[in-house]
Amino acid sequence: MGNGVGGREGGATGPFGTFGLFLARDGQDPAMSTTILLDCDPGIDDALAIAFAAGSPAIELAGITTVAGNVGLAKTTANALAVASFVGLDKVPVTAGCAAPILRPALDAGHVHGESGLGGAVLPTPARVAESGHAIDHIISAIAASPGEITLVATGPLTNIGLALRREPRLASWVKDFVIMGGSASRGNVNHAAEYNIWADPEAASIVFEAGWTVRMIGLDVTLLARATKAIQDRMSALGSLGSSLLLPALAQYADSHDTTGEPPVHDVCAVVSIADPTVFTYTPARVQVETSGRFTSGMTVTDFSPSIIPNARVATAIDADRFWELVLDAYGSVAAKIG
Ligand SMILES: [Ca+2]
Repeated sequence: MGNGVGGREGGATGPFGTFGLFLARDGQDPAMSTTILLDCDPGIDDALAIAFAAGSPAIELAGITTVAGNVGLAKTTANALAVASFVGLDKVPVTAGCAAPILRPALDAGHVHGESGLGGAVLPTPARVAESGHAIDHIISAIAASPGEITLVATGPLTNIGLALRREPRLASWVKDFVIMGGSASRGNVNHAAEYNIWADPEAASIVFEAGWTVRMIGLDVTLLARATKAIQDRMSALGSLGSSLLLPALAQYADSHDTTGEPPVHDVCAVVSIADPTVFTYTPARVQVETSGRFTSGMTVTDFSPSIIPNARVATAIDADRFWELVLDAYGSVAAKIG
């Protein structure tokens, strides 16, 4: 994880020519931040991840692409637009992608994320709509235009990423880094074997893990250790409308449905934080293979840490949760200061 992403203002030139993607945010030095594309399915924790990206000085969010997952594609796209506008990212393009997994039926985790996908959060309807075109084309074009400079982050099912790799296998060598929230080296959350994002589209996940790049896997092994405790939620309540209109009503739904401790995890935020500060997580090289045909284990990320394997992943195995929340609350504080 380095930086070295300066000199991008006004668009960058790459194999697909000039691509006017980058939008330096006010007061932020692009040379000190990492440019990311976020493929997501908002989704409560996706929304919290977008809010973190909006406030972190270490992250330059260049684009959001959406996929069906926590709720259907129309809702994940509408939610991405609404959250981005609410946290001051009106100029970040939002592009819709796949409406269903590659082979499996369309899914809906509305029982976890609420009818809208954002729990109890009700945000203003944004003035803009999604970009024309498809997320897969946007991902390929953006990364091809700036090879080695963009970190791709996926916090939903891997349908868009898997199909983008089928369309353009060189994507795997053009990214600066590739990070997912998904999987588990231990137990799952949909069932004992599988984590939701992998379980939702295991064929796509299998393509992604076999693509020849190193997947940085931020899975349940660490995300369950970064909980929004009562003390954290108290600090969120001091963040004005960011806390009262988005963070807390969204988390309240999560706490009701997903986690009975009242101190829910914020899975997707972990993936973006891992880019903002590479010291928050500790990684172990591993060979991860996705089970696609198991009767009881479909979507399982079979994770082999043996020294003799050829690794295809760096799996997060420990987290500095205090540092994590320090970064998250600092970023949320910056957003709150901006939006009131
Ligand atoms: Ca998600």
